[in-house]
Amino acid sequence: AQAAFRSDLAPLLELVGTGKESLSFMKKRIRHLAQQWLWAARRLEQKLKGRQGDQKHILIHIGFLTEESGDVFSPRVLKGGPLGEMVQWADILAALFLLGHSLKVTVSLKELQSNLGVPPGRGNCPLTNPLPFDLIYTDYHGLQQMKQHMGLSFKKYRCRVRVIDTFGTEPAYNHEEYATLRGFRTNWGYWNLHPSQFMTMFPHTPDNSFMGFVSEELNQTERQRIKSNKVSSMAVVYGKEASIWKGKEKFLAILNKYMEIHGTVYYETQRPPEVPAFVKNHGLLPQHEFQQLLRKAKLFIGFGFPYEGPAPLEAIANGCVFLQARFNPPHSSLNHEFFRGKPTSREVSSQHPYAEDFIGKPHVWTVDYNNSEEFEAAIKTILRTQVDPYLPYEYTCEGMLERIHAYIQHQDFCTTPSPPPPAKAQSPAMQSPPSPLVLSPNATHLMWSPSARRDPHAWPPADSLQVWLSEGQHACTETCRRRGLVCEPTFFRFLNKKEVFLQLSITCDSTEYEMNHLYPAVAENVHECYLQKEPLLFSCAGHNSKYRRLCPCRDYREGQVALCRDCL
Ligand code: U2F
Repeated sequence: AQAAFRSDLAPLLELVGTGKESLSFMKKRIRHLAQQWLWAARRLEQKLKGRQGDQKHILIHIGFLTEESGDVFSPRVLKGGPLGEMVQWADILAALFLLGHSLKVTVSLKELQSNLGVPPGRGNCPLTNPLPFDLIYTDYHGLQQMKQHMGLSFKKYRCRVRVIDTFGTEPAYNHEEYATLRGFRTNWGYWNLHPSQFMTMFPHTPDNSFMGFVSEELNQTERQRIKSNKVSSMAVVYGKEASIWKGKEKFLAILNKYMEIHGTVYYETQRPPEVPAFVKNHGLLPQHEFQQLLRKAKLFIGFGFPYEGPAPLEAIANGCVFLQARFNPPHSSLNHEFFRGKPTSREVSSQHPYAEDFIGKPHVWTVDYNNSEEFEAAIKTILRTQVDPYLPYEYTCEGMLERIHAYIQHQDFCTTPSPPPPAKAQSPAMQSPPSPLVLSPNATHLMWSPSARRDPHAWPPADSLQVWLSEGQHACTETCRRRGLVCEPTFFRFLNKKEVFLQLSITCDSTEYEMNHLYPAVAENVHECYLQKEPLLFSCAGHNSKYRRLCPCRDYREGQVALCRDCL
């Protein structure tokens, strides 16, 4: 059946269970944003002009909320614990439901088993009936539970799984054999999934799909009202837990010279000792009251933790300037406890790299906090700057609906698009088809030839491909970014070919197929060329000064980096 947009979110609230603080938080959020979601759904419906696609049967299993995985988050909802994950799951539920799919939501192992069709009391056996879901959205905890209870069926059906993974999983950490061999350690296991099956909170690495969440949107009247009600001397400190205030006396003292400081730090009976007396602490607020506070404030200031949460986007959307610390050297799984064991070597250059790179000034100021003068100067300048509320399209309801719709209709990890590249060089008798790539007019990169046949089923459409050669110190992510493009891992298969080196006038004394997440690449000084033997290892992330990498880049829609211009 065709998926039909829904026009009421009340039935979704029925699908989400009760009895946990985390579930109440999510339902409150869905209720509060309902009108905004419905308008957005209507706009997308008009835009798609009936091209809605099929209705899918979807299981949503929120693993981290199950008792079996410890459910450490629910008891902390009202105590300043992380809420970002619940914000995102609430939004995923709303989006999938509005897009017209048929949903089942589970937050316990028992419900998971009964929905999968695992007979009660049975051990780790294959399912007796075919899996009744086209898609399963879960997280790392849920993945583990499914593996434990589906027996061999897990292997068969894992291509239908989508893993909500806040910080992302890079291909080198996902591939079991390679990760083990090369020491890419993780606490989360090696799943050999297609890297795009992992879905992140921010567009960290294009190797994963960007899922995101939404923030409140303002209409023209609200924007006007906010602008006139702003208290230009009011600052709100980012962080619900007292520990983030520890050792920040110096900054707070400087800030206190210019602004009235507010906080939303959880406390039981008394002011937490970390929060100085001159700070007006509201205690942890319900989400919509927190938004109201942001509407009045001029500045939202981060002290380094939590990393990459939703709150800075909400602050910017409500007309605040976000001031945050630059991390030099950047934090990563190699040098920081918080990221240790996470399946990524991404270098986090500030508390919120998305805000830094995708939004920037005048909304976002990223400064060196070790330099008090720079810090103080930033505050003074911010006090003089006027900013408008700003929300990137990809974090609006319409943007999120559009993106998820595109993923559901186009991403298919169960059928392979084309046969993998031959592991050995082709015999001369086998004639390979002409390359669809041609050298650009200024001879800097390769592009899709206008005369090449366009495969109507390929997604993203291959004619948005441009092949660029990286510098040794740059990953493909960076190489594409510098050209105003984004790395597109699905295109690696078009450039993992000997002739592509030739077309770029690269001399290859030898060409080998090997397993390495940096390949295809060339070691220029020794004229050695390398092709990728394992398609699962195609990776936008990663660099090594020894190699210049072949990078597949594509264009993207303004404010919607996940989708190319012709991707809808
Ligand atoms: C991030 O976790 P957090 O959940 O701590 O991220 P935040 O950006 O602080 O905020 C999450 C939500 O909390 C709300 C606010 C945000 O949507 O509207 N809130 C509130 O309801 N009441 C208040 O008084 C203050 C804020 C990240 F999301 C996680 O994935 C990470 O695990 C964590 C650690 O890096 O950081």
